[in-house]
Amino acid sequence: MSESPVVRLEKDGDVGVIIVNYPPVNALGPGVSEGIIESLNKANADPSIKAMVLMGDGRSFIAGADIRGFGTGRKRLAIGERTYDVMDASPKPVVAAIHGYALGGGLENAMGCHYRIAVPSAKVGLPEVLIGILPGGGGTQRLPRLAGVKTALEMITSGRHVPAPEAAKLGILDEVLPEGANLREAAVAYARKIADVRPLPRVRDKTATAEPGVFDAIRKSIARKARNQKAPYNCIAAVEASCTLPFDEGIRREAELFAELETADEAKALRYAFFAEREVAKLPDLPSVVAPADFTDPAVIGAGTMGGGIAMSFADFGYDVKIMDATQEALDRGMERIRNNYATSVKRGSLAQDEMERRLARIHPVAGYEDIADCDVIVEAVFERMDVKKPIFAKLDEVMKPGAFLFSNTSALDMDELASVTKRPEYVAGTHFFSPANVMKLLEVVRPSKASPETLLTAMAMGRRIGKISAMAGNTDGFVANRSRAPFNSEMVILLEEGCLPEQVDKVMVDFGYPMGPFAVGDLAGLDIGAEGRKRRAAANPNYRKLPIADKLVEMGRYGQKTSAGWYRYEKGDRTPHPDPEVAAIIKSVAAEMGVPQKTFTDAEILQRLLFSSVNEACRILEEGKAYRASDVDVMWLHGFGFPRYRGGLMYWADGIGVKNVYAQIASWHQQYGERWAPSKLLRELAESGTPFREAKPAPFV
Ligand code: T1G
Repeated sequence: MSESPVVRLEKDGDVGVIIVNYPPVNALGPGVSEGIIESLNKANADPSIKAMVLMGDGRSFIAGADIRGFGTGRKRLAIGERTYDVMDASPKPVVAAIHGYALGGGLENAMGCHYRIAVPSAKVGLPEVLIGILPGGGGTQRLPRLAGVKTALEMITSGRHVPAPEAAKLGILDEVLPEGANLREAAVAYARKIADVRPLPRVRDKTATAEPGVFDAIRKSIARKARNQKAPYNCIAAVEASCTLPFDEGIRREAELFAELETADEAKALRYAFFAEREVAKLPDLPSVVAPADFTDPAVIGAGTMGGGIAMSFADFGYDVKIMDATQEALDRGMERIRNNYATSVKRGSLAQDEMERRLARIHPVAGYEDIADCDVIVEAVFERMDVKKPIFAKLDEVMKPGAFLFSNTSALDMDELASVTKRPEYVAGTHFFSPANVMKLLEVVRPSKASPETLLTAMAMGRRIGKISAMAGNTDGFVANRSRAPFNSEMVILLEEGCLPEQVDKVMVDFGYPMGPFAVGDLAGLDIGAEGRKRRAAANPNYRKLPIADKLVEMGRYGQKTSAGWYRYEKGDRTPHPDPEVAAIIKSVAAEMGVPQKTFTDAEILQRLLFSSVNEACRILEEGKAYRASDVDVMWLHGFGFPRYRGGLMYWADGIGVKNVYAQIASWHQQYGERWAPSKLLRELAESGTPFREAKPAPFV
C-alpha cells in the first residue's frame, strides 16, 4: 500500500480507501494532494480494486488548502495535474466520505469525486471569500453544476458552512448516513454498490444554467457588505464563467480570477485576521497542564438588555440557563425583551419559529438566590455601579456551591475590587460582553490578580462554547477594548471643536469600511451612557480632557435615537440619521466659547486623528502587560467595534502605514495639542527599531 506520511491507501476487500492524515484539520498541506494522486493512481492500477473511498483521519475530512502556504510562492500543481483532474480521468468511481468539515479545497476534492456521502454532523462549504480569495480548485465551476447557480452564488459569496442534511437537499451530497453509522463501513458498502455503475457521474459533465439577472441581483445584494473588496466580485465572475464557458475554459478563467486575489492586500489582511482569531485563544503564561472546567448549569443575574442578551447566547448554543432579577416585574420585562428579540429574528427569516420556541424554553426566569445555588457558573449583568455589584457578589459567594465561577459583565470596573468581597477570589473573573450580547462575537475576559488559571481558562472556554471569540484583557480601567477605543471617542468630538461636523467624520469612517459612523453609533447606543463614564473619569482625574460639546447635547436631553435627536435628527419611527443644523450651531457656539481656532480637514487627517490615538493607547496597554499581543487588540477591534475585516485590524492597518510614520505623526500632534498626544514608550521604541506593531514584544501579562 502507498505509505506517505500524510496520505495512505488501504484495502477493504475490493475497495481502496484513501485516507488523509494531516492534523489538525487535514488541510491540503505539503504532500497531501500529491499523496491523494499517488493513491488514486495505485488504486486504478490495481485490478483487485473496483472502487475507491476518499476520507480523512481524525476529526475531519479535508478543511481546505493550507492557508499558511498562501502568499509564500508555494509550489502548486498545474491545471490538468491536480487531484480533481486525476479523479475526472479515473476509470473507477471515487466516493467522498465526509465527517467534520469539507471546506474549500476539501469540498472541491469531494466534488471531483463521483459520489459524496456524509455523517449528519458534517459541514461543507467554500469559505475562500472569507480570506479574500475564491475557490481555486474548480469549486466555482463544479458547485453551480451540482447545486445550481443560485445556491453556488449564495454559498461562495457568503462562505457559509452548510450542514450535511441541507447539503443533501441542495444536491451537493448523495446521501447523509443515519446517526451513529460507521462512516468507513458505510462508505465501503456504498462504493461496492456503485462500483459497476457507468457512465461514471462526473460533476464536470453536468451543465450550469443561470436564471436571467441572477448575477446582477447578487452583485446588488452583496454591495454593502462587499464594499471596497474585490474577492466577492471575482467569485461572482468565476461562477458566471461556469455558465458561459466550456468546463476546462471555465477552470482557466477561475485560475485567472484567483491569481488576481491571492497576493492582494485584502487577502493578506483577511488571512492575518483568520490566524489572529486563533492566536487569541492562546494564554502562553498559564500552565499548559491546566484545563478549563466544564459547566452545564449557567445563570445570569440581571434581566436587562445585557443580561437578556447573555442568557440568549447560552440558549442559542443549547444551554439551559437561569435568569434572575431583583423583582418579578424586572424579570417579566426581561423575558418580554428576549421574546421580542427572537421574534424579530423570526420575522427577518434568520430564525425558524420552532427554533425560537426551543431557545426560549431553555431560558428559565427564577425568583431568588436559592434557585441558582447549584449553578456552576454565574454571569452578573446588573447596573454598572460598584455599589450595586458588590452586595450581589457577596451574596453569590454566600449561596453558591463551592467551585462555582462568578463572572461579571462589567465593562470597566475594577475586577480586583469586586473579587475582594468574596471568599473565593480565585473563582472570579470579568466576562465583558459587547452589546447586543447575543449578536456581538467578542467576549473580553478580564483577569483579576487572584483568578486561578482554571478560572481564566474556563471563562475563555465558556465564550467559545457560546459562539464568542474570547480575548484576554488585563484589569485596567476600560480593560483593553474600551480603553484602546477611549481616545478615539474623545478625538472624534475634539475634531468638532476644530471645525469638523459629525456627518463629515462619519462619512470618512464609513468610506474606510465601518458599517456605521461613530457619531451614528453614539446615537444608537445613547449619548447619556457615555456621559456617565466621562463624569466618573473627570471626578477621578482632574486632568481629564472634558468634551463640552458632547456634554452640552446630553444636558439638552439629546440622547440620540431614543430621543429622536442626538448628534443627528431622527424622524419618528425612522432610524436614518439626518444632519441637524441645530447641532452645527451648538458646535460653532461651544467652539467659539472655547476659543478653538477653526480649520478644514482632509479625510486622511480625520481618519488618522481617530485611529492613531487608539494605536498609541494600544501600545500603552501592551507595554503595561495588559494584553498578550497586538493581534489580540486587532481581534477586539474586529469583533467589538466593527473595524473592517479586510483591513486586518487596528494594529495591522497601522503597520500598513508604517510604525515610523505613525510615530512621527503622533510626535507632531504632541507638539501641537499637548499631553494627550504624548507618544507611548513602546511606540517610540518600535519606531526607533523599525519593529512592526505585530511583532511588538509586550510586557509579561499582569
Ligand atoms: N490551513 C492551515 N491551518 C488551518 C486551516 C487551513 N485551512 N484551517 C484550520 N487551521 C488551523 C488553525 O489555524 C488552528 O491552528 C487549527 O487548524 C485548528 O483550527 C484551493 C484556495 C476547519 C472550521 O478557509 O474554518 O481551500 O491555532 O481552531 O474551531 O479553493 O479551522 O491550532 O495552530 O479553527 O475546530 C479554505 C479554514 C482554505 C477553512 C475548524 N478553508 N478553517 O475550526 O479549529 S482556501 C478554510 C476553518 C482553499 C481552495 C482554496 C476552521 C475549521 P492552531 P480551528 P475549529
